[in-house]
Amino acid sequence: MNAIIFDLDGVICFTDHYHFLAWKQIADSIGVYFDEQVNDRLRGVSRMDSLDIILEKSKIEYSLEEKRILAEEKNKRYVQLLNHISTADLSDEVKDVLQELCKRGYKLAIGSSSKNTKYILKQIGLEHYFDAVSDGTMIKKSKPDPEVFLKAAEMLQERPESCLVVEDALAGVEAAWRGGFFSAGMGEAATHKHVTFPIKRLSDLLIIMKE
Ligand code: B16
Ligand code: MG
Repeated sequence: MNAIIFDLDGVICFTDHYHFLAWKQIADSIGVYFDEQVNDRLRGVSRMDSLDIILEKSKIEYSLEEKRILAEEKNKRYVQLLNHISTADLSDEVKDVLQELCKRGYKLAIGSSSKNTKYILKQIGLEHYFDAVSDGTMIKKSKPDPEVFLKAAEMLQERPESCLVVEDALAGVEAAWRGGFFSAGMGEAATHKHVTFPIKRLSDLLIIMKE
């Protein structure tokens, strides 16, 4: 393997609680039930697809324009919360693993569904760290479609079979598998039937990826 493509939210940083808080405000404002369990289904899923999942519990049908306004409002609240994150939110484990893999000669990339990827990377001090950043602003189909990872591989000039995708979401492992990538899955993603390497923590990558 030549390269490693990291999912962002849930792997490199942990903004899922901010997604939860922002969606919760939207759901409350329209009287739709929303809890952590529903939030778990939104991992790796694009903003509009996330809204469709939340609205499964709504009695009212929303037009595309109404949905666009709700999604925009959610994003405004989410970005306000992102304003508070900083380099202090990058863990020592993540920093050390990235540095060691870079030292071992692997190309490193991001493959995230988030349209806020660049801003989050800037906030945590990784703006210029990766060889390629493929994100929600560049794709038409979100995970479980492999487009975001195929784009990352293309930017790295690598074939999928030479790349490992690191994910925390079932949709992400599914996308990696459909695209012909190897995958390492953490948390729920470790249980996917097509995950190549179920891992407990990010530093397990240092055991999988040779020196
Ligand atoms: P945004 P990832 C994903 O990031 C999140 O897991 C998911 O919960 C979110 O809906 C999606 O990004 C879109 O985010 O609203 O910022 O464009 O896990 O693919 O890094
Ligand atoms: Mg994720």
